[in-house]
Amino acid sequence: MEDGVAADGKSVLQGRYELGRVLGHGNFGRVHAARDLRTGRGVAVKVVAKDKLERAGMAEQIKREIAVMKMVSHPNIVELHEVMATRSKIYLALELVRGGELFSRIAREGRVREDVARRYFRQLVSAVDFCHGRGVFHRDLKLENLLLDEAGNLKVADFGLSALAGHARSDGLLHTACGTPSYVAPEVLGGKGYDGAKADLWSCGVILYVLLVGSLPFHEDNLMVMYRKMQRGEFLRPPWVSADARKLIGGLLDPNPSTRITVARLVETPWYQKPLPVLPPLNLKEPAPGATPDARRASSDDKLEPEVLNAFHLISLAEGFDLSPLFDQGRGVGRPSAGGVRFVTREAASSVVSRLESLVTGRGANMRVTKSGSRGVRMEAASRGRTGARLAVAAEIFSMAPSVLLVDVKKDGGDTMEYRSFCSEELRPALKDIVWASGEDTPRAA
Ligand code: PIT
Repeated sequence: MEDGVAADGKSVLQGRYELGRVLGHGNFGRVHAARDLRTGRGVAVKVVAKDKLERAGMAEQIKREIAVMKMVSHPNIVELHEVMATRSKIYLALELVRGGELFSRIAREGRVREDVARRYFRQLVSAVDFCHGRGVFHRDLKLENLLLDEAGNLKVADFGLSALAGHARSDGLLHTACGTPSYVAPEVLGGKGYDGAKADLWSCGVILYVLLVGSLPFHEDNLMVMYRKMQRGEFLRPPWVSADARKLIGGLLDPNPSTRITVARLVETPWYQKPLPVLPPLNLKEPAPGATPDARRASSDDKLEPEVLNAFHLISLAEGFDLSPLFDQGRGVGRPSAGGVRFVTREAASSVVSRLESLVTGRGANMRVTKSGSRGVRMEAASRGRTGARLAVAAEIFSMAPSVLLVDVKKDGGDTMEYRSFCSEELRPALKDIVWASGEDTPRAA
């Protein structure tokens, strides 16, 4: 079916999506805000004209973009819901992200505080590392392609120039020079082939620089001049940027890709690790209308928000009143299992999820994420443990009140000893700074 026009003059796509205002322009197409007429849900629709695509020799690229987006479901990556096509156009129905581009925020307000930059940067690294783990290289990471949702979480968009590991030549390197000059690594401009992961990390360095400084590290009309400055590490280092941040930027903007910092090392740096600031005390007033547990539960079915705790759950959380064994078979809101972790946080569910995920990637990849969504994360060891079983850890996220989440971490497989040491040595230290209050973790009496 071709596009129609509704009575009010708005164009309707395939009888399903009512197109609204233009949100932005991606590679090869406009992105519109739209409404799914069946569900009423907001979406973003990217419209790509097939003839333009063919004229530019990019017909294959859109197929790649679609294939890639199906592979990268992550809280910090814009989700692809559906693909539609007519004779002349291709439509991608995407997750609607309402807060605009990070680029606009910086253009409007200038550089951000280091703790704000750290939060964005961690979410960026979590998304980028997730892609790299799946053999996907974005190749056009820049502030214009980083969107913000209403809670201020970052979402990577526009995989229109992305590559898959399988596209490397026999030298194991990618050879197509693409991206945006100011964000592109020098070896991409050099033309002798490049490692997609290392090139993406350079772009992350440029992004971090812009967040902290408010301007690009390299920006010249003459590409040769810019290339030379990149090679020499000639960029301004304003005194207001902390020494730790400067060091990290230096590691990312290393012109030599073989010595450039890797994700595994960068997540260990003091700047990256620094705890997020303590939030002001919570104002425990009546929940807003429409935020009643029932209303929230109903909405959680389609939007998959964290499950809402009821009064019994809340009572069972109070110290000394562990009622959970009475009504749940370990549904995750009683005391945590022996040596486990349960805590309350005021972070958004998506940042809890990215934190759990980056914990796994920071661990030298002997764990991998097997399931991930706004209600929790399940991760599993890549190899079998001491007893021959694979350690598996499941973290469930529950909403206690608007903007207060309970995270309950449980063993979902493997050896208890191994699980305990994972909790005490990896999980607890990594989550320390997002914990607002934590439950006791004494072993449950038999
Ligand atoms: C939004 C809001 C917005 C832009 C986008 C989505 C674009 C998303 C996008 C575009 C792509 C792609 C992946 C995501 O490959 O301002 O909700 O070309």
